[in-house]
Amino acid sequence: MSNAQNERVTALDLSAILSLMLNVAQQAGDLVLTMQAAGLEKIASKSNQIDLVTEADLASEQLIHDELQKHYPSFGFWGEESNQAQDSDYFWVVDPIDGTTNFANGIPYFAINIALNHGPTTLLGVTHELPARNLFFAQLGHGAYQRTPSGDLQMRVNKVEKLSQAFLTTGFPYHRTDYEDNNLAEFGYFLTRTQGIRCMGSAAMDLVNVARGITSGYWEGWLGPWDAAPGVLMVREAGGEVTDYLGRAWQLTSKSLIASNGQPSLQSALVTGVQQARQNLKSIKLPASELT
Ligand code: 2AM
Ligand code: CA
Repeated sequence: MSNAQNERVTALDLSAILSLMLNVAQQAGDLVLTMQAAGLEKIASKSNQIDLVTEADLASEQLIHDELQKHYPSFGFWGEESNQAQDSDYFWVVDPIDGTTNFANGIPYFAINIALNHGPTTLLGVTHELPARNLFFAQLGHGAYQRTPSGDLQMRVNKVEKLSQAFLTTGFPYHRTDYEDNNLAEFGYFLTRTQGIRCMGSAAMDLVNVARGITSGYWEGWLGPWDAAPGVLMVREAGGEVTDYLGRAWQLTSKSLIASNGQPSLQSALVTGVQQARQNLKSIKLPASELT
C-alpha cells in the first residue's frame, strides 16, 4: 500500500468501523436466530436444488446493508444475495448467513461474515459464530482476536508441521452431483494421509478454526469472496498462510483456497496434495488459471 493510501486508511478510523461491524454482525445474528426460532417459511433454491436461500439470508443482508450504508454511504456493498461485484475504493463484503444448509436444517453451526475492503485489500474482517454468539475479528497489521467478556483474546495458528499430524476441514461444492471435479479426489487423498478431516458446513468457521489453532489447514473450491474474506485476514493475521490451489496468494477473485498454519512444510504438502489428487480428474471445472 502506498503512503497516501495508508494515510487515507488511517484517516478512516478503523477502530470505529470495526466497532460498527461487530455491532451490526450482532444485530444480524439476533435477527436470524429469532427468525429461525419462529420457523422458516421460505427455503428456496438458487443455482440448483441443494444451493439454498432462506428469508433469513435476505433479511440479514438487508439489515447489514442498511446499517452499514447509514454510517458510510459512500462505501460499496458486495453481498452474497444481491451479488454486485465491487472493484474500487472502499466496499463491504458480506455473507448474511454462511452455512445456510446447517441453518436451514437446524444444525447449530453457521456464521455471519462482514469484511471491509479497500480495492483488493481486506482491512477488517468480522465473523459472528451462531448460535454460540462468538465474535472473531481481525484488522490488517494488528492481529486476529476473539472478543470475550474478559477482553480480546489474540488468536494464533498452531505449529503442526507434518501432514500426517494435521487435522483438516473441507467442504463440497453445490455442483457436486453434476461434475466429477467435486472435491472427492482431494478428500480421498487427504483422508488417508492426515490425523482427520471434518466437513462442518461453514467456510467462515473453517478459516476461524485455522486462525485459532484448532485445525492446521482447510481447503475448498468455488467459494465466494464473502465466504472467505474475513477468515482469510484472520488466518494471515494469526500467522498462517492462504493461497489458491496453485500456491499463489489468495485474492477475492480466487476460485480455490488452501489455508494453513503457515508452516512451510504443511502448506506445501497441502498444495502438492491437491494438485496430485486432481491429476486423475477427467473433467475439470476450476478455471484454467487455477489448475495444476
Ligand atoms: P453458504 O452457506 O454461504 O452457501 C460449505 O462447504 C461452505 O462453503 C459454506 O460456507 C457455503 O457457504 C460455502 N460455499 C460457497 N460456495 C459454495 C458452493 N458453490 N458449494 C458449496 N458450498 C459453498
Ligand atoms: Ca451465505
